[in-house]
Amino acid sequence: MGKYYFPQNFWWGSAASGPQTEGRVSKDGKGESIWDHWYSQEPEKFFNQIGPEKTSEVYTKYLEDIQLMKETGHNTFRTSIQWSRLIPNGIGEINQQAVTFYNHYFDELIRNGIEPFVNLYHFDMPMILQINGGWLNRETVDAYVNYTKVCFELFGDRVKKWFTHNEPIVPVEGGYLYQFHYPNEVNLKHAVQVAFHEMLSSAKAIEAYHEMNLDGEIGIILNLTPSYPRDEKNAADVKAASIADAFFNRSFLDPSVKGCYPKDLIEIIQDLKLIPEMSEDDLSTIKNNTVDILGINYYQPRRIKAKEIPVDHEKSPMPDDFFDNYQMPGRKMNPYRGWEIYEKGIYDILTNLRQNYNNVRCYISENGMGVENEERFINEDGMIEDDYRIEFVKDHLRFVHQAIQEGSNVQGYHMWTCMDNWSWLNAYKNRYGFIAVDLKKDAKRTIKKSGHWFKEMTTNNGFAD
Ligand code: BGP
Repeated sequence: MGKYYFPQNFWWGSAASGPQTEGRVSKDGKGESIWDHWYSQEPEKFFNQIGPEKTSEVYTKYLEDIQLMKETGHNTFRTSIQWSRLIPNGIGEINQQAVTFYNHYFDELIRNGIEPFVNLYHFDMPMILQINGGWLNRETVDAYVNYTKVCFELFGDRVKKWFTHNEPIVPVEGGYLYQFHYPNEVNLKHAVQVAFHEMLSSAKAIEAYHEMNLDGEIGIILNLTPSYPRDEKNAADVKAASIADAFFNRSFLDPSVKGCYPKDLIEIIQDLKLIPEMSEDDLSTIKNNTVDILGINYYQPRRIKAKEIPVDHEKSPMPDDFFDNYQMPGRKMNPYRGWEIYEKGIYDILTNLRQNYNNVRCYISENGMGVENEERFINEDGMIEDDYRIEFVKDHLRFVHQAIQEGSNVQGYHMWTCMDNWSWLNAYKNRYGFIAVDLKKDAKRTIKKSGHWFKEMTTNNGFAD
């Protein structure tokens, strides 16, 4: 029998984001984000043509939702402020209705013993800034830093855990390489510039926060996808995996935690003649403003083999010119999302951070399993019996526990997500929540079996089996 109990004051909870949960009501003063805009232009791109205007209606239902968080054993919860809600034009006037909403939301969480963790950017560029280039434009960095200062001033007396970005590599991949975010380009030069500006904006927001002496912590949330070579004894596979790791993990992990970019990545970008534009002191800003804490989102590993057919980088270079993805025979899959489930990956990430990143203070900020058509599992009491989700969490927690035994500095575990929410182009296809949301019945909430299990598990601060 195994026993998996966690350190005192471990953070148990879940994560969500503003754009995926809040929804819009008429005259709420919110400006358009790139998602509102994209949906208005090309609704057919979104699963079942469901757009971001309704989502799970947290804007009006947050009081009820916070009670459900309590019932599902949360002591912490992450969401994000929507930049386009707080400052509808990206810069300038503040929307007072947004201030009221976020004040009430955060106060109510605190009153109920749930510490709010607040992220400042979750893929949701205000459209008005995107028109002028979004993260491609240096001025967006200044606008963002100004927005973050407004947030710190308004909410920093109560919010003590801040995050500058969620998964900053994803807008790079989605918007500028693989076409699943607006503006839907394929352009590595732009991708590199966007990544650099996001990173710089993070360092500058950290600098601004520390200057304000608000007695809290600030960090970044990264989706770390460990890169495993097909064959560890094959040097070409190992090299290819290491390049994928440089592009997709170390591109943000190293500057965020160590304050500098990895050498191998710089060399590749230099060879491709794609070094981004920067000002003289940008690199020292990044060097001097590393994170207090790191959030780790973990869903799947990346399996890599050496490139089978060499490509000519001169034409239209892509990260994938340097490696091929590899489908490991016998891998365990989540067929709905098409992602491999590899629980040990979470341990490998934590071990890597312990050994190579000075054991940075961290927590698991997202982990989860999106499943389609969960109504199949509704029992006679109207509850979804999602035993697979319970198994998924336990299987990952065993490895988190092992990492802690070996000295990892991991402080908590957040599930993606609290209640079913809107997942970008996938809209409501795959459901991730501890709590079901019935879109046909006015977004009615019902706790799933996993939510009840989570309450019991977090009350015991772990589990035995
Ligand atoms: C993460 C994002 C979330 C969330 C989650 C699930 O990458 O931070 O916003 O969406 O993945 O993924 P998806 O919604 O693509 O199924």
